[in-house]
Amino acid sequence: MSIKMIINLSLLLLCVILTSTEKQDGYCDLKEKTCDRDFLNEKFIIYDVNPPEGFNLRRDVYMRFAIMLSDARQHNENWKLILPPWYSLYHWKAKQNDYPMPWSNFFDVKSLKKFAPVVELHEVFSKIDSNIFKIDRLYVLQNYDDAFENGEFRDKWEIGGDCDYDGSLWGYNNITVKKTICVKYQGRISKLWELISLNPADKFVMFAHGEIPLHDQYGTKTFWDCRKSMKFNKNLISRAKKYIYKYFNCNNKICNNYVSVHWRRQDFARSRKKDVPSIGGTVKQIDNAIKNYNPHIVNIFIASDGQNSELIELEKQLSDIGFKVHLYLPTQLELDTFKDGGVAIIDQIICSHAAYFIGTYESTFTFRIQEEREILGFDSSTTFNRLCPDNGRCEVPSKWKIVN
Ligand SMILES: Nc1nc2c(ncn2[C@@H]2O[C@H](COP(=O)(O)OP(=O)(O)O)[C@@H](O)[C@H]2O)c(=O)[nH]1
Ligand SMILES: [Mg+2]
Repeated sequence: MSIKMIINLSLLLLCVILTSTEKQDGYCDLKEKTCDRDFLNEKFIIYDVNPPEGFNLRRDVYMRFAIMLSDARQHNENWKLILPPWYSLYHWKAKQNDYPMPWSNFFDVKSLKKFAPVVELHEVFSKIDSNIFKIDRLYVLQNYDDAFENGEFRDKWEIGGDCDYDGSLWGYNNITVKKTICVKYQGRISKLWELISLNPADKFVMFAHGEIPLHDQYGTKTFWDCRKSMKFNKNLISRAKKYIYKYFNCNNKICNNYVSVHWRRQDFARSRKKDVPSIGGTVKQIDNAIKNYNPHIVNIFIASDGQNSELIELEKQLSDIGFKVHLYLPTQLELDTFKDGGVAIIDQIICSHAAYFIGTYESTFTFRIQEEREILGFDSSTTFNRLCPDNGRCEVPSKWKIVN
């Protein structure tokens, strides 16, 4: 074999390797002819969520669509999920949040792509010829007035009726919708395929109120595989780890010297009084929990959306009985870099590594921490704990244990 042949062969091999990794990541460079052809054959789903919903319910809605699309890929379907940008969330107060943010700000998109065929919206923008992104059909999903017809909840959908799209198309004015259709819907998400199949020529299909369709199956291995793929953006992880190391001198997945609390306030403290405690009640419960779990622990990490005045009072009362209270307070530069969404994730990561966690009842922010702790391998007894109201019933939280 001549040297020239060897070089040619190696180049060919390199090309094959490069093309196959490119395919695996689902990433595609426009200039590549093969990828252009892929794009021509591909079809896309994008969804939006009820505007007032927060970040952590949206993460669960993502999982429903990601699992639906991952299942479809196994049947050789050519559908991809466009990741809807994070835009103008109700709980994000800082001005610097006012533009559509890609998922890569918060998640490791390469990891998401290993589980499901997903693309960022800006990747799609970069591939369409015109400046306008035209959605072929927007299905505005709506709940049925009566979910239990004749006392029975069953999967069903029905086109018709009046509706408005109440979202904002993520603030983009170069997105248009060719046709809007109102659909009453209830039940499993995979039934959306029945709707989609009514118009087989559609390339870009959108669903508004993506929170209405439910998981086909909750808590299965597939559910957890998807959940595990939702790794956070590396900069957020490294910031949280630096904090944990600095204040708790812990470098492990499972730290043994601090307790974490998700103290949800704001709308919860106002309108869910029967589920959440007062400041004094919170102090009493944390103290009791630590006495029962490990009386040697003095460090408490508090994640909260509470007001400064409430947090100062909580910190004071806990300090008075001998605890050391820690909060993650971002610098202005960190807030500008990570935004409200990133800061909340850093809070969640710090809570996830604590020896013992106490959450807020029915908060999806708490649920996502609990899932993270299941993935990290904590004993469930250190995870599924909640703050109770000062008086009255305190339902035991459900334990959603990991399936590997
Ligand atoms: N930084 C931070 N933000 C929080 C905390 N708790 C709630 N938030 C904010 O409030 C929002 C609450 O909405 P959501 O994620 O839907 O959780 P849920 O309403 O508790 O189920 C979060 O997304 C955050 O923006 C917290 O402990 N720390
Ligand atoms: Mg919420």
